[in-house]
Amino acid sequence: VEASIPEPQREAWKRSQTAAFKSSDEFEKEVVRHVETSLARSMFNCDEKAAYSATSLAFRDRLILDWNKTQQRQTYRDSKRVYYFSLEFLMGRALDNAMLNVGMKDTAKAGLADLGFRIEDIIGQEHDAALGNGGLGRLAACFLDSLASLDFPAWGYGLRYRYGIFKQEIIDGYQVEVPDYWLDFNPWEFPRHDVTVDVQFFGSVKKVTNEEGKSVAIWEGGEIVVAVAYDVPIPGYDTPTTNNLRLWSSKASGGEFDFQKFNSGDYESSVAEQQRAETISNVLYPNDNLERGKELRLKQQYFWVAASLYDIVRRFKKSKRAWREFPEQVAIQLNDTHPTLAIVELQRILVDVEGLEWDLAWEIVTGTPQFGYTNHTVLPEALEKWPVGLVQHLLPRHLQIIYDINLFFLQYVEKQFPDDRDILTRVSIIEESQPKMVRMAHLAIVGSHKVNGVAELHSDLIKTTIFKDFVEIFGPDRFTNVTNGITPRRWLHQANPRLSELIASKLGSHEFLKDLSQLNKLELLVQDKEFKKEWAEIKFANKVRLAKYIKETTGVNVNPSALFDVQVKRIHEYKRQQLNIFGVIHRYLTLKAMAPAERKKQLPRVSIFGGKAAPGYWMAKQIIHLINAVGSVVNNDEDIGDLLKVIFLEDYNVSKAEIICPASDISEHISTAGTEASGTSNMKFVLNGGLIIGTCDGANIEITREVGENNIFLFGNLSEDVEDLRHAHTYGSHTIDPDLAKVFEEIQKGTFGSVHDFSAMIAAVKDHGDYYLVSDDFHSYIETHKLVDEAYRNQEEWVVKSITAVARMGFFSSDRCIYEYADGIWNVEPLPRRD
Ligand code: NTF
Repeated sequence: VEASIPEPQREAWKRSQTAAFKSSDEFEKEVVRHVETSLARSMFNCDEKAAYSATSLAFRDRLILDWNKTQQRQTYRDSKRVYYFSLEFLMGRALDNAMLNVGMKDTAKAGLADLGFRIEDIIGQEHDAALGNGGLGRLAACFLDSLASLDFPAWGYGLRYRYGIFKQEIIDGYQVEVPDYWLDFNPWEFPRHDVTVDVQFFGSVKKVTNEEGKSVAIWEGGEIVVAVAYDVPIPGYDTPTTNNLRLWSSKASGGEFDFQKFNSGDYESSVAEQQRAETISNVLYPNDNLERGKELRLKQQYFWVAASLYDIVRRFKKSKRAWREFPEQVAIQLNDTHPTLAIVELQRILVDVEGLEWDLAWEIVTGTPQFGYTNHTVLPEALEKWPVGLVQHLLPRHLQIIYDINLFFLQYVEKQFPDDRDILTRVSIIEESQPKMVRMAHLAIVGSHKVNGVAELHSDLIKTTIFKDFVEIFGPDRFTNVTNGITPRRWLHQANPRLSELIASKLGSHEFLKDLSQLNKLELLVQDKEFKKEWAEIKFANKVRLAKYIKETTGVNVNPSALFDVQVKRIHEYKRQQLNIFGVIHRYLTLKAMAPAERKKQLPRVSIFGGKAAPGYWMAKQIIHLINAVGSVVNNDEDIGDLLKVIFLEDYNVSKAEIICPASDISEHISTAGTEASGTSNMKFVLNGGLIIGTCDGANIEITREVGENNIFLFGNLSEDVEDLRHAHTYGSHTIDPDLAKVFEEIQKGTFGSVHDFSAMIAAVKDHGDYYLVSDDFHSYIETHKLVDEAYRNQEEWVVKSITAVARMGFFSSDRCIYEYADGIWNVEPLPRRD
């Protein structure tokens, strides 16, 4: 039904059009209106939470006006759109970001002060939108910010989980998981109860011959779950462009069947069915770098992909274009293999629903540029595989299509390599194992026109290891690199406002926030005394703020003049928090062994850890326990005092990262070489004036190339040597580093309690082949920390390093990533407002 208002009545609409607030007076009016109407409260019961809600609603109103105009402009100009498919969007808080991006934070600050509130307290009321695990989800969030800020017509598609990543509590040194029910009141979403899609599961496939004598597949029976759209406006920085993040929520379809049950008095089971449908979007799987083929996870994936594609096809069909033009209108980026079923689903829509011939449909599906696939890991345990039986049961028609895609693909390979049977086994989409598995990465490569890794080393590794055969088959051009980046709006301007203002005052404007390469002009100032002093003062103030937070949350006093050494990220053996804590123990033992006079001369340090362990990852939980156990001993040792403190910050998340990143002197990015695809927090720390101690892994290598070897502390074995070292551990004699052996002895003496709990961590190194090369890298790690101490003693020089490094970080803006994707993968252009 056409819902457009006829021409004669449009004048009335234009006269009454809503306008955005422009002054603090107008802002205050909007806040009060929302308190009194949307929240049904008054000045007599408006607490900070209510003030937060009303402020957010005022900004949401404003954003949605820009959103409407952006969408109208994009539809009118009929331009190509990018769709970013991601199961995770780790957005963090929205209010501060919205205020800064529309440039109204000062207005809001004044307005809130007038109404009796401090803006920081109001911002602090917001619950993080934590719909992600770690790097992969945060990258998606940074990309949305850049897409909007650069005026690209782009939508994100994801799931509206009722429960985001769990909240971590530390009880007696152990991690305890608490559900994160974040939707209680979320002012940032617009429910679109009129935008729904029926998604089918289970059932069976029938082949029938239609009137034209063609054999067609009919997928029938099974059950229908309804997807309901919730839209989250994504404001660009300093632009009216406001893009959309569409998150799907699952709901039971209230079909006749339910009513029959209901009417026959079977109320309970009709409600149970509803709950079953709702479980699909209930919970985010809390694994990082690990896949555990659970049926519900596959259901989530199809539910999300089917609803999103239906939405995209619906939009495309409105334009009345021919199907061949689909790839000219639509670019879909697959964030990891999670949305790979989109390739199969599009083929199904074209063949079964639209009646296209297989070959033409497949040409459209694999059209250039249509699907792009980003790989985020080489860890085998993280590569998705689904049992064929499970796919058959849940998505019978899709399994047939996967088999057909595989058949044509293998025929193609066979023609190229007629004498090589092994290659067919290796590259097949179906793994001939017991049980047979669908290899999602293979399907993603076959169906995409570009496959990219997320840092140079990683992109080289996938071409020479896990996807080597595919380079032979499709040629090297299908494989490319887009090194990750971060949004400077959140990770500099918002997290570190004083540093951002200092930089702006020196560069003459805030332009650098849109063109981060301009930071390079700071290098001219590295000898400016006054500037260096202010730079150091800001770092100190940020450390005072973190020290205060540490005191409030852990009760431990830390000295803000000490060197702050930070490792915050998901807990994982490959990220090697165990190496860090063994190093801390080594430092502790060294200090204890010193004569008091000598000890006094040592540089005070605070070792700060944070991060969640996946609930089922037992070893990661032991690592958390050891960190806390070491903390309780060291922090209460009077011989040590301020010389060493060990802190574990509970429930690390995006809003905590905004406090932690600006306060670090040195941060640890110490994964076994070749395991961390990129890392992005490394970039956040350096952009905030902290230096890095790290291995030659992921983006550390490119950070070194940019900032220079003098401004980073690298250590450890190189990725090309890892294989040989592992081999030697297993087949040769494996001796443990003597300093590390002493650390182990101390743990086994019971110095940190629970000997039993920590024995597995020690055994992993001593008895089980030390897969992550903790012992091999220990010596160089310790020696490099000595260099860090030495360098830090010379504060003058340290500040020069810090400024120089920041000045050279321009490359790591996510804006640069988006331009690379737009140019090399999506073939889309920005669509700025033409006034
Ligand atoms: C992560 N991968 C990698 O482990 C990080 O190195 C990288 O920075 C981010 O992706 C973003 O690219 C994953 O989270 C997963 F799940 F894919 F393994």
